Amino acid sequence: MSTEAGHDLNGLQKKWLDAVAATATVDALEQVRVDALGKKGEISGLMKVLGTMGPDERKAFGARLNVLRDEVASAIDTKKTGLADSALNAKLARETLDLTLPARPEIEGRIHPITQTVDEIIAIFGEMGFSVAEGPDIEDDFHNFTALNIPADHPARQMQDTFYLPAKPDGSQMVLRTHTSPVQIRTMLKGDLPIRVICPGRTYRVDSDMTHSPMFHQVEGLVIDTATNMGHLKGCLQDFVRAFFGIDNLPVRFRPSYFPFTEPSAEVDIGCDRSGGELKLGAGKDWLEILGSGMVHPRVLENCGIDSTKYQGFAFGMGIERIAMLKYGIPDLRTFYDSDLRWLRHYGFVPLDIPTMVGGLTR
Ligand code: 2U9
Repeated sequence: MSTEAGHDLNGLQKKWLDAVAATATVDALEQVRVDALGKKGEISGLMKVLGTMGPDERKAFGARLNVLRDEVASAIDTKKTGLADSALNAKLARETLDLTLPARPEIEGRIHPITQTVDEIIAIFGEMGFSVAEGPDIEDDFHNFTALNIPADHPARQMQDTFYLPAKPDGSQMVLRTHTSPVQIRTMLKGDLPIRVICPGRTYRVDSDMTHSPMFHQVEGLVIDTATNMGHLKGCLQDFVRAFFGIDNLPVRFRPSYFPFTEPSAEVDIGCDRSGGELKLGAGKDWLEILGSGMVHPRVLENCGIDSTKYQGFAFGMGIERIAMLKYGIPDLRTFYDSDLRWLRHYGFVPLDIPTMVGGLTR
């Protein structure tokens, strides 16, 4: 027996290294660490003996004890890594998923009609060379109103139309954006010209009845270039509505209108027939409003640092719920937000039905 100051340190080292080797779990290993190296552990206990020794003996014994402590600590570290690796490998093996298995129809999810409609709109405008831009739902007065040439006394700014957040110390109030137009303002302020973007997203207005929801979705679009004119606006929107509703010869009419941010402005109607009591798109002598549009007001361009003598463009906006209801025959606006699984199973879309121009957008 090798004794050092009456203690068998070699035996002790073997005992704790064997104990470390014998552990099979992280918890058991931690217990070994506490028993050997913890505050009240056996090896830590020996450190106290040092105080009772003379200087020479303390030096030799202390050095040997440090080696013992470091060996055991390093064995614990190595073992810990090994146990963590095997625990992870066991977990990965246990949780293996066979991704080639077919989906189980009874738990198959559905794409919400809003998501589907936005995807379709993006696919159509994407083919025309538009990109998608997004921005914050909470906006300041400048991006939501002022930059858009909406005057301080405009009714849209009234408390009863716009959701205002509590005032900041400087008295200013943020708003829940009332349209996605601030996203186009942000795009123009970046200064990369020409611009061809669509901006889908949530919008908020103080309005709640059968046909209005305080939160609804819009897609707006913006094209800015040196020679963009009303003919481009008409061609682009006519192509869009015909592609969206899947009706090649869908009649389209541009009717003069007014918006503060566009001049001239036009609302876009599509041909329909209401004579049979139900609405039929594409034929008959009636018209249905579907979009708002116009040439961007020069003041809006200037507000965003764009030279209105060199650049001009057009913009448009539409309500997603409204065109989704028309395309998919959804009768009640409020059902969009009910999270009713039976409704979703009926009006929702299967996930892999990805809309493309060639694949067709209509069911
Ligand atoms: C900038 C410049 C002009 C966006 C436009 C409309 C016309 C429009 C409504 C349709 C139904 C909103 O959801 S709705 O109530 N929108 O009629 N929106 S032009 O004009 C812009 C936007 C941004 C910088």
